[in-house]
Amino acid sequence: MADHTLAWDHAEFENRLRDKGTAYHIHHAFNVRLNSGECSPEQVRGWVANRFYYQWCIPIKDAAVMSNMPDRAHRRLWIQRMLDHDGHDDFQGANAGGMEAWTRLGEAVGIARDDLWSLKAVVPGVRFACDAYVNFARHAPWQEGVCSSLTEMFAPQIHKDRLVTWPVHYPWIESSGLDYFRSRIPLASRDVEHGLKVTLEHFTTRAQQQRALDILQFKLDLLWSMLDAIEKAYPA
Ligand code: AHQ
Repeated sequence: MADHTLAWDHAEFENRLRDKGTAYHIHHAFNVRLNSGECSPEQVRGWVANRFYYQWCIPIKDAAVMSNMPDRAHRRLWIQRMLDHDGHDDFQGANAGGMEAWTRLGEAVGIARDDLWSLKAVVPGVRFACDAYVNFARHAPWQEGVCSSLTEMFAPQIHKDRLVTWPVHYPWIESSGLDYFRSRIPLASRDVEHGLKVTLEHFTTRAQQQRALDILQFKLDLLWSMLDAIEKAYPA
C-alpha cells in the first residue's frame, strides 16, 4: 500500500539529518581518548596509519560517484573534492593535496612515508569499512553517494578539536603535521553546501527522506566501526 505520509519540508529534513550527529565518531571512546591526550605515541601512530587508508579511498570513492553523475554542473563541483585529495597543478605546497598533508602528519608522528603508503598497518576492519564505502559509491545512484558524504556536516568540529587538543597533549607532534586538519575546516563546509543542496532536492517523499537518513546512518556506522577496529588493534 502506498505510504502517503507527508514529506518533511527542507528545514525539518535538514534538522533530522543533523540530529544524527549524536552517532558521529567524535563521540567514540577512542576519539575521546585521542583528543584527551590519553593515547600513547603507538596508538596515535596506529590511528594515523589506519585513517590514511580512508584518505586513500576518498578520491577513489569520489571518482566512483562522479562516474555516475550525468550533469556537468555537478561534476564541475564534485571534481574539486578529488583535486583536494590528489593535488593539482604543480602538486607542490598547498597544491600537493590532502594525501601529501596526511603523509606529513604521518612523518610528524613518526611514520615514514613508505611505511604509511605500504598500507601494511591497515587492520581488516578499517580496510573492510573503507572498501564498503567505495563499493557503495560505485553502485548507488550518484545522489545517494553525495548524501553519504554528509557526515562532513560534523567534521569541522572534530578537526577543530584536534587543533586545540593535540598541541597541548602531544607536544612531540610538529605543528605543521596538523596542516591537514587545518585545511579540511573550510573544505568540509564547502562540500556540505553542495551535498546538502543535492540531498534536500533529490529525496522528496517521506520514504526517500528516510532512505537518506538510512544512508547517513550507514556512513556514520562505517566511521564508527573504523574506530572500533583501531581501538581493538591498539588497546588502552
Ligand atoms: O578528511 C576527511 C575527508 O576528506 C572527508 C570527505 C568526506 C566524504 O566524502 O565522506 N568525509 C570526510 C571525512 C574526513 N575526515 C574525517 C575525520 O574524522 O577526520 C571525517 C570524515 C567525515 O566526516 O565523513
